[in-house]
Amino acid sequence: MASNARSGSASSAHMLSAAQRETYHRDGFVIVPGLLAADEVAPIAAACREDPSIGGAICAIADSSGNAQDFVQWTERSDDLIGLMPYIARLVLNADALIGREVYHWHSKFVMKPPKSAGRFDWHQDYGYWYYEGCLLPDMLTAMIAVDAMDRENGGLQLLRGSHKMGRLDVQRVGAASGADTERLALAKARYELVHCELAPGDAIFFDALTLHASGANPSTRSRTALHCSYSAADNAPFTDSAPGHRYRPIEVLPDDMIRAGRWSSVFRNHEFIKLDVGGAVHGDSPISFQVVDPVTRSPGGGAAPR
Ligand SMILES: O=C(O)CCC(=O)C(=O)O
Repeated sequence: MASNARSGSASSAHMLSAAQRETYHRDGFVIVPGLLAADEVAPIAAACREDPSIGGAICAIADSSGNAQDFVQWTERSDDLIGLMPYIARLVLNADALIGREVYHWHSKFVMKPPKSAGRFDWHQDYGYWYYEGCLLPDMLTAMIAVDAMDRENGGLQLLRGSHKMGRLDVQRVGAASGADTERLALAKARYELVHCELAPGDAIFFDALTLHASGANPSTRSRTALHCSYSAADNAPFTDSAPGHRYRPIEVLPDDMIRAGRWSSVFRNHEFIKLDVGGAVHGDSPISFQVVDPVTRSPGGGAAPR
């Protein structure tokens, strides 16, 4: 078992086995069927279906072809289900075990692909971006939980098995977006196996911040919503202080049963999301930026100042 500086009596009945941790380190990811039970993600799926605008907070960025890819992101804890989810024991303690020491919550997001939507995530490493936010080490990961079933037909996550071993690749402009260095990406695609992630609601994948990944359009009639909870080693907080939401804050681990026990107020009604201005950019005017587009009209609007 990896060393864990976390004090107290936090525990989970859903800890990854030694073989699963070994798979993560060898492949750069591990798929964990049933990390959450279908009934534990059902309230989230229902709330997203009922209000696909997520209380009007939904944002979109342009992919390399200029298509809008919807998402909504947050760093803050709240009493809502999604404001508490990143702190539940089975996510935090497994992240501790995979990183090898105490982690803290970096950020979380919903990534939505509505039926018949064109938006994609171009090939990238998450650490390609987090490097520029001032994290010295790539000791960061994401636990992605399927809210809806995800497969090849509805824009499921794709990964290159073992690609984390390449280390950090440069990020460059790719069409209307940014993504991994295209020359090295082509070599990586020739060398590493392409894995299409097929998940049922509640299944999860933990993936390394250096693992190359992407996702395609959703030409199907089914929605594809995923919850991403990302973590960084506690000793890896940014040396810049440009994003206060990314500062180290110790996690108070929540018991796994808090979802079924209903110890949350609503799914996301009172939750605070990060706001992005349509017409602006994520990561400002830099090679790693993304253009913020309107999730409804699916085009740049507004002319708001870049963030
Ligand atoms: O959920 C997806 O399709 C991938 C999202 C992703 O790669 C990201 O948010 O960095």
